[in-house]
Amino acid sequence: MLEHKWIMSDKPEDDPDASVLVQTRPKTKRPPLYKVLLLNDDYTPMEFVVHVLERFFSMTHAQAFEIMLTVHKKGVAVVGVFSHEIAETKVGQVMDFARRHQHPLQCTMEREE
Ligand code: TYC
Repeated sequence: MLEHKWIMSDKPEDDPDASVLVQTRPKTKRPPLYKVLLLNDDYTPMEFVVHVLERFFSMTHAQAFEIMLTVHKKGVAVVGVFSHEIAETKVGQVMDFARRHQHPLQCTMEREE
């Protein structure tokens, strides 16, 4: 989509009708994306984390196991990238599910650069 901007000089000697239509670069800002991060801890069972990744992030068992091991070894991993609203929902679902099962699993979101 093209954006038009009317530029009108405010010098008093200028004819107010002599305004010029200038075409500027289209500035259509895409909404930011958010990384959902899963954090390691010493207590949440590995199988529970694998289940969370299958259930809320639609991963296969093999994918889920691999990401769980990455978090276990490195401390954190990105488990998905979403719009703000979807990322918030995923974080809420994981935190709620972990709390209901009395596991200290932590999930957060971070705006992508
Ligand atoms: N470190 C946990 C354990 O040894 C497993 C684990 C993996 C916990 C990933 C959280 O996000 C996590 N039982």
